[in-house]
Amino acid sequence: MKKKFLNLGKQPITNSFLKDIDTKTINKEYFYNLSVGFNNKNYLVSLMNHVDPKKQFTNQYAHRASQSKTMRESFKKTAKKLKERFKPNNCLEIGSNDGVFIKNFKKKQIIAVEPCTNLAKITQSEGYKTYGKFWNKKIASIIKKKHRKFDLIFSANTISHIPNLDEVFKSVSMVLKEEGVFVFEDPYIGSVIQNNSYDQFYDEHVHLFSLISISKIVSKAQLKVFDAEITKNHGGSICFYVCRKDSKSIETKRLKLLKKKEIKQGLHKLKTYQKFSNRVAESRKKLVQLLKDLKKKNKKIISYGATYKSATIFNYCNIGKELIDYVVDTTPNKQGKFTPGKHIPIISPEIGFDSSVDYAFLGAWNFKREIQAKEKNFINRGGKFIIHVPKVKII
Ligand code: DWN
Repeated sequence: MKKKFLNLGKQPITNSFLKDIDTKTINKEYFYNLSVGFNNKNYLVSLMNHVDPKKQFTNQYAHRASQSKTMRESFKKTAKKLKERFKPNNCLEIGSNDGVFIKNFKKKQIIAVEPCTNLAKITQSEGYKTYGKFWNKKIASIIKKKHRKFDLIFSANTISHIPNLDEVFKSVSMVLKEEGVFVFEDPYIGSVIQNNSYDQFYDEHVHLFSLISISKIVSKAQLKVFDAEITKNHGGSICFYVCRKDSKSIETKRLKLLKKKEIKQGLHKLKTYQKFSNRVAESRKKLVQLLKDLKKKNKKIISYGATYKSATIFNYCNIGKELIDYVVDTTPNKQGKFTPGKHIPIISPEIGFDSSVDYAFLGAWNFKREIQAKEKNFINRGGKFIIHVPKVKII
């Protein structure tokens, strides 16, 4: 049974960056109630109600995974590691975004599935076979007929976005070779609890995984997790290594240790999530108070990174233009638009990150190091960043 433990209120679709904010556009904006629950049977944390994926993963999808140096380097490293460890002849990527991972493979060696057709077109135009489809049994069956089965299936920041996990894993099973490996990485619920990063909950993050939850869920598709590791990506992610139940792969030591750690952290208990929910409410109070105090002192505050995560923060905390003047972001197709729900203007850092800025809230806190290194001038002239994880503070 799924029990609700967190209510983040009325929220927009995080990918719906508005082109203008006239009354007609605002009246048409779609909102839903974002609340999160814990299933005490399979330990899965997921949204109580999910949004229709067709509303989310459109041909106007904004996020480009290649925008940050950190992620370009991370995917390059991952591709190298997987090639060395599993020596795959052929690979499939589920959710290839702008090709940040597949670009590390030869065109003949990898194919991809990506439902946002504007993104699929990018990799298609570069010569990578990309199906502009949602991952499900239908596309798995088409791919199986055309390309047979795969040594390596990879997916990053995608599986947690798909409501029907049973179908996800059954579809993977259809195209995975007998000794093939399915490697997937998504934000880690253990890190969310530890860092109080409640902004990892938004419409696209339908589930946040733990090892104990995924071990149970993949089992229904006759698969098993044989290895798992916690990575630094996106403020704390978990990478699962999955194979067929009857595969020769054996459980690694670090997998066993991680299972123990999760039990110690209480990821199998509703109480852990209820306590987290209290800390989230505290965090909201502190953040709003801090921004209001700075505003009273006539300080100019902007937000750095028009992240999907920050849509959760701004809408949950009711933070709008009265506190944040604008948001800066390097992504060209976010610039000139307005943030979902609170309608804060988004502009390029070249224009907006000038000497008039006193404080920058780190909407992209997961790239804190990259941004601090890039923005030395801002720091040297006394500019300060504000962060909300693990605690609200000025850094
Ligand atoms: O899973 C998802 C993750 C991986 O990406 C999604 N469903 C959608 C998206 O979520 P997000 O927007 O929270 O992701 P990021 O990667 O934290 O977004 C960072 C944003 O900040 C990008 O729009 C690029 C921008 N940025 C910037 O303007 N200057 C980033 C860096 C590092 C910079 O220096």
